[in-house]
Amino acid sequence: LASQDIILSLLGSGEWVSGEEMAGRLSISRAAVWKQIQILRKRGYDIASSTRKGYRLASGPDLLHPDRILGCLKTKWMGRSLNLFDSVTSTNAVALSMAEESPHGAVILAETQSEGRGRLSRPWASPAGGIWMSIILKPQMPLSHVSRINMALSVALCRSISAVAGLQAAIKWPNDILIGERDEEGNWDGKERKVCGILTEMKAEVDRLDYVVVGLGINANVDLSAFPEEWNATSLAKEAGHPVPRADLICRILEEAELACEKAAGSAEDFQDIYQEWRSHSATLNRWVRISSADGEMMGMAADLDFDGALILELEGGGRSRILAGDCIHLRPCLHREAA
Ligand code: BT5
Repeated sequence: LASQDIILSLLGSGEWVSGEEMAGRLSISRAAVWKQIQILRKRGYDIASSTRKGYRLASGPDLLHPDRILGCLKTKWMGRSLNLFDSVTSTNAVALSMAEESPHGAVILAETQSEGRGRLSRPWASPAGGIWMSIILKPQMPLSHVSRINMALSVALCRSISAVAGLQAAIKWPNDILIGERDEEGNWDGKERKVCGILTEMKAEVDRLDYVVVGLGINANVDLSAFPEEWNATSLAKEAGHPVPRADLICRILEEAELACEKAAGSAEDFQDIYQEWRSHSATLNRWVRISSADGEMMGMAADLDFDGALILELEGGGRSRILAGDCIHLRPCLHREAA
């Protein structure tokens, strides 16, 4: 490791570190430490100095550092094992390969992914500035409850985006988080854009869940200029008007995810408030939609969302259909069901 990397890792927790301690760790003089600090300042790190206390990293070009995340993380088990990579193919692929020997709640993070993936092997663009994160979960729950995990993570994301970025997030069935505005009647205004996608993969026996890997892809501070317009994508930075602190957002997501996952692994009663919140954040409910699933294409009104995550579609030609998985397109113009 270069001296500057060692200094950054010593300062990573955000606490004061004396010049003497740094000089000792690096086996260089205190004057040489000062020189390295000057170089880091030129690279955009805001490092405070005090003759009595030493040095403290006030802010930096928003690079992720495990010490910085673990320093702010208030969880019992979520994210306590944290692996951060500069670049990987896909954090989900890495997480799946490490899942057997990893603890419940282990997290894989990467600054960039070369083969980020969405559902059905669709590509997921993962440039620098985003949050590309996979969580390994080994919950004690029947296989039939596994959709609760996606619902729990969606709620955790909405809560965290609102707390850290001050933005209203909506959930598009089944696995997208959008940023948008509600109109006077509380309906989403139809101009929402995708800021995050969730990819859940798992290993299970006939009736037993071995592990679940939940991949979260969040366009936090990414440059959107290379994204095709038809993706209808946005970033938190664009919506908020300023870059969001990624480490703070990651901590908040892991804290909210721990709470929500514990409820998901509990009784129906435990899960009730997560379900209600998931349903109330839905940008799909009461909208005209086109669904493509294994059963083909269907058009209709998204009439309800069930406790197990299923979408209840009132079909165009009459009748109802219950859909557990599929792709959903919100039809424009933004048509909502007439208020009953
Ligand atoms: C998803 O798939 O939305 C799930 C994405 C999950 C990504 C995370 S990142 C960490 C972990 N590691 C991985 O390799 N994956 C997970 P889906 O609903 O199939 O949406 C994919 C579609 O979204 C693509 O076909 C594009 O149209 C569009 N897309 C691709 N990259 C995007 C981005 N960064 N932001 C918004 N839309 C994107």
